[in-house]
Amino acid sequence: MRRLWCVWTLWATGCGQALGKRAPDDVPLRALADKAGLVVGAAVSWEPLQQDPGYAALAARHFHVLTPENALKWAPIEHTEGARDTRRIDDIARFAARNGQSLRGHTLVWDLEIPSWVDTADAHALDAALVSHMRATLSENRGRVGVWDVVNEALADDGQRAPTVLHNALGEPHIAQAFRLARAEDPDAKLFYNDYGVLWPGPKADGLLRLVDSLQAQDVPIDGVGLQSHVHLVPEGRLDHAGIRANLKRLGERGLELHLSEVDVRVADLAGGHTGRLLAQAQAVYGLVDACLDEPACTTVTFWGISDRYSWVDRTIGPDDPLLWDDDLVPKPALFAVQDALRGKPWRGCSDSLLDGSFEAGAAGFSSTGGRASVERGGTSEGRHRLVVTDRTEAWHGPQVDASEWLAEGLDYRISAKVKVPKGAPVNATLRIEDAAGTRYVSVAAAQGTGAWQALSGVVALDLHAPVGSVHWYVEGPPPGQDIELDGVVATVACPSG
Ligand code: 9MR
Repeated sequence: MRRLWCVWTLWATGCGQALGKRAPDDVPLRALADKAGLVVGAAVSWEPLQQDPGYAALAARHFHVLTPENALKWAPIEHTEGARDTRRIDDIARFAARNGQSLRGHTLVWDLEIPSWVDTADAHALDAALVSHMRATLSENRGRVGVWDVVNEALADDGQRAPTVLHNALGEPHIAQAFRLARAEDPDAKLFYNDYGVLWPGPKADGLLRLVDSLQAQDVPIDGVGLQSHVHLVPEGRLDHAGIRANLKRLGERGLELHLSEVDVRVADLAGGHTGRLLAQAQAVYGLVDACLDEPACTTVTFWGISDRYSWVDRTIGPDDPLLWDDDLVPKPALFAVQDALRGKPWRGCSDSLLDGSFEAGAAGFSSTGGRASVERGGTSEGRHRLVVTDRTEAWHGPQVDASEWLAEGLDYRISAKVKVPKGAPVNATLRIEDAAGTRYVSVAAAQGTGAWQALSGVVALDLHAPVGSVHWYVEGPPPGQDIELDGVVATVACPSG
């Protein structure tokens, strides 16, 4: 547990003598975003805002804009016909005002959260009820909602109009009508269409473009598009960052403002260790924020929640950790990735070592696959100590370290070391993987001994299969009886340019 904590918090506090230490970093995200020219937001829920001071403090401190996660939806507001319950949204609006924040209004026209008293089979009654709900909601929130998701999730995965209750009853024109009504009721608010599965290229993103083109051709007042950005990093899954950037660009060329409006990254079923999964999440989040920063039309990144403790994913799909702060409100690597992106810096995962391979503080988890491993003073490649493996009786005997915790599917890793073996001896760095696909050996690097300290570095793209039993990095190769000396082991995520 201690080791896990160490790796988890390594980027926040520094951990171990030789690891890249960083001062605790509690700068509000919105202060960093101000400098970067970006707006940062989060979806908030009424209950934890009332009951969890730690959560409320994060919401108040870090974000420019709050999206009421549910408090502006039709059913929660008008559970009973005509009896509008605005207590929750009013509380959230007061909270935002106290903290100098605005609200992102979510959402006016959506197939889910239609109150049960609305007769959806009667098109006339449905239309009248929807218009009346929109008018009331827009008027109640005029001046405190800066942006409205006027229409939410009207497209199917194939890019055609989804056969929703609203579409079936009210037909194609109801989308344009909703935007016109919203403009008339609140001329100052920006009006957005919001959907999921449209961030990366594909039939649904193409359908979104067609929808936008058609609305613009009819002079419908649409100011922007919310790309929800609920990301699910499954095995084999890597975000298509180039595709995302191209997609943002072509939407931006329509003169639309773009928001990444509901960012979260599910990692629970990614094969690998917990720290590795959080690294994959952090890299994905970095890529999303960076893509938005690089696209002039993309102005806002909103996370769909703050703490893993309250994510909709746990409630709806299953246990996961999709957000920037963990269940205990402790910052996660994904938060530091956002900070790095906002600062215009490379993501720290590409440079901060995931292990302490300096041997200055002892073996730090290193052992050997056979023979005898000991930390010895002097004769080093760097620093004062090195690891030496003696009494080897097999060519595969050598120093090893357990990498199971920080390796995950979907990431590339750079593992570098200094080794010293007799001149001419083969020397290899290898990963031994025991997972659902069996026991496998993956070469990281191979060299011929020079008799002096030499680099043994390589990049591996991992192909793990859950459940993962164990993964070890080890050095092997010289004939039995020859010693292997090891120093300066560094493991980072390998980034494309690095
Ligand atoms: O996070 C929201 C969850 O608490 C609600 O039960 C659910 C139904 O109202 O909606 C969730 O938020 C969704 C958002 O409104 C639209 N895009 C997808 C979000 C996650 O499902």
